[in-house]
Amino acid sequence: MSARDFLDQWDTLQFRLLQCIWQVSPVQENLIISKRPWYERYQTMSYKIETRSGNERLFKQMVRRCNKVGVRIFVDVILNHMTSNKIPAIGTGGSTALTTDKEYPAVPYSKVHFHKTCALKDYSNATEVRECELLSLHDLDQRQEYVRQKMVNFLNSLIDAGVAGFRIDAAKHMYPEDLEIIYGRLKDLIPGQGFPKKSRPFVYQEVIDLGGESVKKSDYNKTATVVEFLFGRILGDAFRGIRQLRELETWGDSLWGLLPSRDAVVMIDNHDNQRGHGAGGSSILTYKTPKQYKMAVAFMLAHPYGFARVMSSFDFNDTNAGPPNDSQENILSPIINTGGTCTNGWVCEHRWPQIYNMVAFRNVVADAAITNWWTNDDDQVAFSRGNKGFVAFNNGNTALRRWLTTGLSAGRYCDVISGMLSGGRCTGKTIDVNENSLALIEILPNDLDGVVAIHGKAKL
Ligand code: AAO
Repeated sequence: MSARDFLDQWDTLQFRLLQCIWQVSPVQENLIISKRPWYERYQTMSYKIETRSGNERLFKQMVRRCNKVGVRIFVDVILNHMTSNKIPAIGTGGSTALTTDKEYPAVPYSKVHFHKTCALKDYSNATEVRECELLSLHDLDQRQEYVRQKMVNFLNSLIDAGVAGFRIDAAKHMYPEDLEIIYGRLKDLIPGQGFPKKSRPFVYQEVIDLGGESVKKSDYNKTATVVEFLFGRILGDAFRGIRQLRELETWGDSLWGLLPSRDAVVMIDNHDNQRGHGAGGSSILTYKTPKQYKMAVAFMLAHPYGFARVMSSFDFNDTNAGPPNDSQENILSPIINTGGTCTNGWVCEHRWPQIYNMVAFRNVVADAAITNWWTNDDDQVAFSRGNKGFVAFNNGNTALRRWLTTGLSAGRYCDVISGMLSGGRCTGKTIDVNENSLALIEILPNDLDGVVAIHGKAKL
């Protein structure tokens, strides 16, 4: 069975949990780079689980604790390459390497396990994309059985630890046939960690393809899902006002050049493009533009297209800076405020009520179709998810104040953006739905949030 078929065998509950992807930074031992930039995590020294985030014992403990409360862990894995040249090269787990000779004794890999050295310069040449060095990072040859098996062993050790799946870093730079062989050798997920028997790991591959690439996203979605980078770029433009929201009536699938929904992992921003790496450029919205960002994330979570991934960041000004750390270079943990948000150098977008309440919305509406699409033919839109939920956006300069069809049954609902249902009352706005399923929806241009959302589980 291919990795992408995993969904068909998950029961509804698991399916819903997977509607939101919680991914951890790479866990494999990485090269220590001075000043500890965030990107050192993408320079692999070995498959030993030991980084600044912790060692193997701590990682396993975290995964177990998360699985117990239904939070599934997906690991960002780097299979394409090891480090670039650096002398001396010392890893976070104490391993050393002779990088100029491509000798990584802690795996072990040596020169024969890599492609010949050449720099990737021309993205229009598919062979160069697959066989030359991305950013001077030594390029492993996954066609070799020895190399594949090292990777399979590493991934299977993570499955043994209880993870639910993987982000395949730089998948575009590896041949899909080789990846398929690797995925085919992965174990089933561990039933002892709460996964149904015979569950397959969920795999999503990083293939940047905004169009016009020699290596295409459609080369990869036969074997596993693919990160759809067009998604965040177009929604970024829409909520930045470069496009109009009314255009989103047909959002999803082929009309927009997007992958089929069930093949696509989607996000508004990721660890690369929130700081100008990767793809998307100035279109990408991040926590630094909070009002528009929350609207775009709410749209992603309210809309049925794709598997949504929510970003959670540390605060940065310097685009190279790593996470907040102390004078010994230990990463500082976030401190949780009384309201549930966080501080100590962390942003924790996933703890913003407007975002986590929309995750709940996504779970409540499940697979209900979009109905009652409405637009003022400009920058105000609204839609229902069957009779389960309703959401409205105002990204324009005029007030939205009108009766709209919600699809919901009559009653009083709590808006889950300005507040939520708590202790039998709404902590934010209330929205009354009448016998005809109509509600008076009001969003003013200078409101703190440009969105309201109600659903069946937030009814008084
Ligand atoms: C660091 C230094 C490098 C140094 C290297 C080795 O910055 O100067 O050479 O160390 O010493 C991360 C950082 C890198 C860092 C690396 C290793 O981002 O800065 O290098 O760790 O420490 C391509 C890949 C994609 C990759 C992306 C960054 O296809 O896989 O570049 N992302 C992943 C990770 C990322 C990580 C790595 C891979 C490496 O998410 O965090 O790097 O493990 C085009 C191509 C894309 C290409 C982009 C960027 O995109 O299509 O495939 O991504 O360019 O080069 C428009 C176009 C769009 C285009 C885009 C950007 O939007 O439409 O197609 O512009 O030009």
